[in-house]
Amino acid sequence: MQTSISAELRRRFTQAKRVLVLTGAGVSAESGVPTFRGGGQTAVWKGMPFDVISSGEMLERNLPAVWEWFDYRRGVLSSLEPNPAHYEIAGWQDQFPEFTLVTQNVDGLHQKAGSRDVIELHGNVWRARCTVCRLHHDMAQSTRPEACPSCGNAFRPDVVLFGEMLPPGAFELASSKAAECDLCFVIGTSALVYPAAGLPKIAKQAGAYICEINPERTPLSDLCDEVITGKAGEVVTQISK
Ligand code: BJW
Repeated sequence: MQTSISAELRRRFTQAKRVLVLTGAGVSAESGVPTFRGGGQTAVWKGMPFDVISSGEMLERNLPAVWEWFDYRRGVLSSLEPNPAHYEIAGWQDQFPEFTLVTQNVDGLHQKAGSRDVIELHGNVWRARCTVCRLHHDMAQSTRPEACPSCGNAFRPDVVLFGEMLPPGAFELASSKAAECDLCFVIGTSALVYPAAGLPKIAKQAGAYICEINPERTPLSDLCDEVITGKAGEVVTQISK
């Protein structure tokens, strides 16, 4: 089990031209955001497993229940702050000729730490969108309107629920960046949810060096060139030292 940064990773980090970072819920764990899986816990809301309440099927059946779940989530998130991993990753964006941050997280903490142009594969809880015309509404600034001012239809959380398609163009952009990168970090994701979990495979096929940072092994661990066992906030901050 590797818990420290190898000399090889330090060398590659210094010389990399195109870096891609894929993050998951584990990056926000040290900020106090519950993860979906791992640690023996299964997220449950009012007796419903999260993959039931966070599903496209539930949205069709009971939109008010889905809003109640996301209103609760925003309430929890509103008092939470980015942690050292978010800040360190934000600092990386100016250290390489090309840098891409792809996140599965919907909490907005990367942006709060200063990351720019984040590719959000699964949306963001701080936005709503019209169920029909996709007009966006910023939930951080104001509460959601009863109906879409453009077409009169209902708003929904602007997140990608199970069984739904990713935002148009998001995966295409992420996969093209993965296919061009020379160093790829996979941080704090169980790597169970597709198509996000396919990105490191694309990077590997393109010849990139892949480094996973996670306290637990994942289905991607065997594919990685380096697996560092540890918490994101502790490991990520050591890489450039
Ligand atoms: C730490 C740490 C610390 C702890 N430091 N680390 C191919 C094969 C099989 C199935 C599919 C497939 N392609 C598509 C599918 C279907 C499905 C899917 O993948 N299902 C699998 C689960 C079986 N995918 C979809 O439905 C996607 N849509 C899609 O593909 O559309 C096309 C299509 C439609 C229909 C049929 C077929 C194709 C959409 C996926 C949307 C995911 N949405 C969610 C909910 C968002 C809203 C909400 O927040 O409620 O996104 S699910 C949930 O999982 C959330 C996350 O972004 C996502 C990933 O989770 P993540 O980030 O990996 O977190 P965890 O909790 O799983 O893991 C945390 C990790 O952190 C653990 O490893 C810990 O060890 C670690 N950790 N502390 C570092 N301090």
